[in-house]
Amino acid sequence: MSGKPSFYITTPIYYVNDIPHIGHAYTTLACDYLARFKRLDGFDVMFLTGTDEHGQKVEKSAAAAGKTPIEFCDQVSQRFRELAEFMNYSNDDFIRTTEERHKIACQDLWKKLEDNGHIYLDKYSGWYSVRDEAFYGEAELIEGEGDAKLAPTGAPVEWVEEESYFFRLSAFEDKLLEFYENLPATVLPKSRKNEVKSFVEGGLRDLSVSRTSFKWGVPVPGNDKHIMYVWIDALTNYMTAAGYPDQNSEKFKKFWPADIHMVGKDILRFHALYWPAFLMGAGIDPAKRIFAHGWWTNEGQKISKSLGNVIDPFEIVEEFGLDQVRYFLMREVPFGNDGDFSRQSMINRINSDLANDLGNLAQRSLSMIFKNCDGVMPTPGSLTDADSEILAAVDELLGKVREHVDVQAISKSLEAIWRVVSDANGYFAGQEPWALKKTDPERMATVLYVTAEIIRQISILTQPIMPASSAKLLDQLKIPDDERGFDQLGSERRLVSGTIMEKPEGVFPRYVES
Ligand code: ME8
Repeated sequence: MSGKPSFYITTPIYYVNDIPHIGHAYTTLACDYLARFKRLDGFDVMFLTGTDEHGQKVEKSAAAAGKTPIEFCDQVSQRFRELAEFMNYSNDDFIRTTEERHKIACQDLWKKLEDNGHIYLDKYSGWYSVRDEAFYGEAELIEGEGDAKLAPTGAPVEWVEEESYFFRLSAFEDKLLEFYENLPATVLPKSRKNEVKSFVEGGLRDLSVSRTSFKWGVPVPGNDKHIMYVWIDALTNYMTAAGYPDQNSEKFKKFWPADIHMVGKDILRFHALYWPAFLMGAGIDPAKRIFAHGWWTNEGQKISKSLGNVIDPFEIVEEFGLDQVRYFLMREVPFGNDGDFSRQSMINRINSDLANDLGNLAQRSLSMIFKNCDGVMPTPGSLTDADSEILAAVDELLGKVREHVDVQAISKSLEAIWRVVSDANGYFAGQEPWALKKTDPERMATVLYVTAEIIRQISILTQPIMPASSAKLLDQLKIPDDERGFDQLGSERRLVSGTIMEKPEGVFPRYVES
């Protein structure tokens, strides 16, 4: 293993009762952005995604589809793998909770909790929602139509009475509150941290962690009448992939505790409360940060199968282009907030930020170099204040972008890059290199060189969000593959004058409604 610092980031593992939609694509995309950024910034990265295949909900969906649970899981899990490839995600592993390595990890964690006295056998009676795979207290329920009781999420609940193992969650109140306070930014955004904190302060009840009424899951060691509660099973995936239960393996020592568990706000409680408590109970360090992002709606409406407005990532990418969709999803909404998907805002972003701002700047400057500088990268003359100013702005950019990325302010990191793109457009327009062609060709060469250098650095910085398009720009600039890391940013490196150029092709077409 290298001596580089490590960075381990995870997505939720997605339920296989549903086919992938824009929400799933969004979470994994955010992780892909952060993972690619960290790799380019010199980290040894592990980026994990996968599928959550056990539990009553999946068992029921399989039966409804007329398949055995494993046939059903194989089929849907494959769709999530295809999505990962299609979206150009750079995940290093794809975990399925039906794998043997995972069963071993779950049973080991269970034994540790039991040995440490945190698990006991009792009887559970209360409300359970299969759709949420969650237990609810009477006071949390809301009324549905015809007096039906519903979970606070609107999901149906059923009364359950059965023998069950319990996890002593109530014993972890103080430890959890300490965990939120002692480490800075364990839970982000801050409003989410306050949400979990007040939930814990309201008092915790022990958690039922096994079920006897279905079979599709990991058996409790020593009592296989019981199947582990699907959330213990699911959360453990993050450690399985890091090599657990072998805590002495290089991999585990390097990557655990994880740096970020990225989740949607719907599953914050499981990640910021149950998971750290399980780990503390087993004597293992919890992840350093849990980030809960917001929720997407479609043209102002909640996305749901019954409303028939589910956005299929495969379809929108076919229509708008992959890097365009990647850019839009990460740029449009401040990361952490809820966001609305609208065709018009997608088209606006594509045409203004990509086609006009970045695309035109690159295409105009590179074609001028090709046509007017004998097809080679020109040698700059002495620099004016305007040249030095715009170069300084791009030279300083990594520091600013990194600050945003360190707190997962993804859209702000892109905004910072595009501010320089916009300043560079102002610079280019102000210098009028097309007019200098006749009056002062040497000065024209300098302006074109400076603009191309800005494009070099911007394209290095946009690789995490638009890997394929950035690569095209870097190819046009003849930047070798091993000179595309963030160590190539700043004033120490510059474009090599005299490099033979080819006729550039536009990278960001305008979207025209047909
Ligand atoms: O909860 N907007 O899986 P899941 C934004 N298996 N994000 C959305 C979204 C939307 N409209 N809809 C879904 C599970 N998501 C468990 C997780 S982890 C150990 C187990 C994203 O298939 C968001 O990340 O229901 C959310 O948290 C996740 O999909 C839920 O996926």
